[in-house]
Amino acid sequence: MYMMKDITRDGDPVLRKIAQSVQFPLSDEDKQLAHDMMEYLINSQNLEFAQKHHLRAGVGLAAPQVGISEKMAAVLVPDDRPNAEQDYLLKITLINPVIISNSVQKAQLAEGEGCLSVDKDVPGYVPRSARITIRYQDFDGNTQTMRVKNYPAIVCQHEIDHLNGHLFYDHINQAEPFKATENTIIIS
Ligand code: UDB
Ligand code: ZN
Repeated sequence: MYMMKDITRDGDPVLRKIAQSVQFPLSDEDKQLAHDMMEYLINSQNLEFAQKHHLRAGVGLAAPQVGISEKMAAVLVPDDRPNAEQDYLLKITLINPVIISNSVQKAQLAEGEGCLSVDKDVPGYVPRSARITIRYQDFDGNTQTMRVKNYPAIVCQHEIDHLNGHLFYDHINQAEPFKATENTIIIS
C-alpha cells in the first residue's frame, strides 16, 4: 500500500524523465503497480483513512510519482453530486496514453493546480485544453480511445504530463500568473 512517504517529490529526477512504454502482456509487477496506484487514490479519498494516515486526497497518480518511470497513470475523479457517495465520474488506469486531439477551447481551474509531488503552493492558472481525446491501452493491451472534458480532462492532462516529465507549474505564466486568457473556461 502506498503512503505519502512513497510519493516522489519535486527535485527527484524521475519526475523529469520521459517514462518508458509499458510492455504487454503486463508483468505481475505492472499489474501490482496498477492496483496499488488506484488503491492509493481510493484510500486517500476516504476521509477517515486519509486523516488517520495523513494522505492528501488524490484524484490522479502517475507511476513516476511512486518512483517508477513507466507510462501508467491512475485517475479517480469523485462524483460531487449530493447523493453520489462512492460514485466516480471517472475511474481509469491509462497505459501508454497519448493525447490525439485537443479542443481549441482552453480550460483552467480557478484555484490553479497542486500536485501530490509538489509540497509548496505554486499559484497561477494552468491553461489546459477543455476537451481532449486520449488513445491508451487497457489491461489486456487493447487500444482504446476516450473523450473527456472539463475537470476530468484537466486531471488526465496533468497525469499525462507526468509521463512526459512535465509539472503543472511549467505552464504558469511567470510574469502574470493569473492573467486572463481568451476562449478559456474557468472551472471552479
Ligand atoms: C491531486 N487533489 O490529487 F475536487 F475528492 C490534488 C492534490 C494535489 C491537492 C492532492 C485534488 O485535487 N483532490 C480533490 C479534488 C476534488 C475532490 C476530491 C479531491 N492532484 C493529482 C496529482 O498531483 N497527480 O499527479 C493534483 C490535481 C490538480 C489538477 C489535476 C490534478
Ligand atoms: Zn501531479
